[in-house]
Amino acid sequence: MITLFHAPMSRSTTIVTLLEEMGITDRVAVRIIDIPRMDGSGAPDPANPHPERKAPALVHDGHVITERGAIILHLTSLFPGTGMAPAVGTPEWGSFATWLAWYQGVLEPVLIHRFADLSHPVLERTFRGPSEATARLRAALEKGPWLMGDRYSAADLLVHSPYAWFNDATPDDGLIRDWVERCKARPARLRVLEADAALMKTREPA
Ligand SMILES: N[C@@H](CCC(=O)N[C@@H](CS)C(=O)NCC(=O)O)C(=O)O
Repeated sequence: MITLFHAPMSRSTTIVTLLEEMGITDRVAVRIIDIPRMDGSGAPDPANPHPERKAPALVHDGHVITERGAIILHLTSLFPGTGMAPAVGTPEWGSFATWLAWYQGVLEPVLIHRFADLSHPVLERTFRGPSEATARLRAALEKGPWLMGDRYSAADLLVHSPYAWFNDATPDDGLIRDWVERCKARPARLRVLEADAALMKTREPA
């Protein structure tokens, strides 16, 4: 039994999109939860098993899996051959895992530091900064057209996600902007966004 705890229009939207892209919506139950939102609406949901009541959380036979990179690794390993990741144990899988870990451990912190207008030599030394992140994306996309080469994968789905939400954060680089637009245009993403928008309406006061 696998259940995804999803707050519409949040980071868990990435995982609902992954379910669509992998064609496994019948294998994972999706439970809608509330979270506190930046605009002051929402609240921590007692039904949410995430230790900090964040979204997403995936529960698989009582095990709570958090962090999108880990959830993506778990689902793509559990349901191989669904087209969103290389086969586990291949060299390509190592590159795939690198993109997911780099996203969680480097790119998201770098973007958050910039958003919060934070800079410090320790941050720079630990994470580097936006120009190094841009160079890394550009180097992959020069080979492209996707991060892993000729196939769209869950690496593209995760890594493009902050740029899809925050257009201003997208580097002013044609190659990267084109890639973000191609990721944004995926039919699975558009379907999930439409469903999320409908769910958001149901939480608005009448
Ligand atoms: N690093 C986590 C971040 C999860 C996260 O921060 N989720 C936000 C939604 S976009 C949340 O649940 N916020 C509610 C809160 O901070 O209480 C991931 O990528 O899964």
